[in-house]
Amino acid sequence: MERTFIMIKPDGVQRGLVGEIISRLEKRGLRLVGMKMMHLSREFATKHYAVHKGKPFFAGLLDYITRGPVVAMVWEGTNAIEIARRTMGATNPADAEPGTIRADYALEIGRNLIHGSDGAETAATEIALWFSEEEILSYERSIDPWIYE
Ligand code: DAT
Ligand code: MG
Repeated sequence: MERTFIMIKPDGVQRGLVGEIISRLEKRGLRLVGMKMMHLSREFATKHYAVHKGKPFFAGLLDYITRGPVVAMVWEGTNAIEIARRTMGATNPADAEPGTIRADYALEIGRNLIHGSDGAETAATEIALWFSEEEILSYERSIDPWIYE
């Protein structure tokens, strides 16, 4: 079982897409093991997006991500990191495949609705930054044998 960090960005909350986005991840078969809302400080957002510090879009990215509350989540499942990224679609919604969240609900790279960890190391770092151990739950669902072999 792999874990990934997923965040519904402020545009997703404002546009009433929280339920839709969670529903797509749930229906895929991933298991929600942690969730909370946060309104990010610039300082916290800088930590989350540390790898992008110094890039031309960084200031705009911080403005956007701190503009309203976000929904922070941890999802678990087989290949959860890659599966979530593919369910989200490409970073730029213009390049995202139809049927992905970003293609179906977004138009611009700077309003792309959702964040997902891009690898095992990033996932571990992001989960540790956003959640304490007690905030992540371990449990089984009765349908799991119908999703996991
Ligand atoms: P992703 O969110 O798909 O992991 P990323 O980590 O490369 O993409 O970038 C983080 C966010 O920064 C991305 O969701 C949107 C924004 N961003 C990335 N590249 C950008 C660019 N060239 N212009 C504007 N915003 C950009
Ligand atoms: Mg990224």
